[in-house]
Amino acid sequence: MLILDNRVDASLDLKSRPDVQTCTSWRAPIIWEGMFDPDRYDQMHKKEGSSVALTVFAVGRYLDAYLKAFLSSSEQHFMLGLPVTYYVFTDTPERVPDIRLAPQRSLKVIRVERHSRWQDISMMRMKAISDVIESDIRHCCTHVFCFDVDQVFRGRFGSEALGESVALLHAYYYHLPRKLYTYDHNHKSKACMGTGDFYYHAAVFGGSWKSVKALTDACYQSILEDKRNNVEALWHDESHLNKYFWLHKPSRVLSPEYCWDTSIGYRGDIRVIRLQWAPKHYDKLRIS
Ligand code: 2GW
Ligand code: MN
Repeated sequence: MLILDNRVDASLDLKSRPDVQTCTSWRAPIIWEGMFDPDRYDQMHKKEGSSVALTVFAVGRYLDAYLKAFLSSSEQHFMLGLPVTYYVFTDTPERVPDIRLAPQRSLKVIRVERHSRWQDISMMRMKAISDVIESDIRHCCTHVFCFDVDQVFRGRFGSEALGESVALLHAYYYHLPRKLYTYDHNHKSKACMGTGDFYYHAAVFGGSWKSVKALTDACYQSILEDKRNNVEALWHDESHLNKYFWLHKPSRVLSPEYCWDTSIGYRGDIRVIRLQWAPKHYDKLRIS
């Protein structure tokens, strides 16, 4: 599948950039602004009939705090020109804002329970995503992207990001030495790993529906086993995701342009902010 992705990128003339790493050791491209011709990717995906499912969770206070800005900005920037189906998971379907969607774009609401621990809200996304891929997404979409809700689209997040299995470089770690990556190092956890390739951010991941199904199933199984053994990985689902991508290399990697935190300040290599972390109000949001 990596080979197939590579062939497409070669035919669409994906370029390198001298100031950043644009290829992994296993030859997956790392996508940065300036490397691709957006129109050629859009045309190719239209021709191939690509269609994209976007999953996002807005449980408890996160719905009122973030969902509207997330969805309305996504309508401006996410996969324009391709059919998109939003899957909004929430415990309060009646509070989902009424957003006017462009043609070929639709929204489905899925009721989920509200876990009392926030770590469980985050981790249990893996199971819910796997279930909806099985029941719905695999019949109507070729690709799936899974997002945190506490972020806002600011620039094109387009078809150049589509691939067989897609991971995102974490904005805080992409330029740091490996020894500073915050992998889980507890041998009791299934997420435990000594070293790795990159530190990936769980706020965005995706791929073909088959790959995302395999990923969410594997991460959920590891989370369950940790629960049976009474351990929890350092960064919850993100630790399990990092372990998974260490064992199953992504075929495409997104630069931190695809999920940037402006509080990091200016960086010369970030030429465009496509998605931006929304401010957190932990005092209000994390009381439970
Ligand atoms: C999460 C933490 C504390 C209190 C509430 C919640 C919470 C999260 C919630 O009440 N309702 C809810 O819908 N969520 C969903 O889980 C929502 O989609 C949110 O974006 C996502 C992850 O929680 P978040 O964004 O507060 O966590 P971050 O930004 O620190 O996320 C990273 O680490 C997480 C694991 O600790 C995940 O791996 C996440 O994907 C990472 O970006
Ligand atoms: Mn988040």
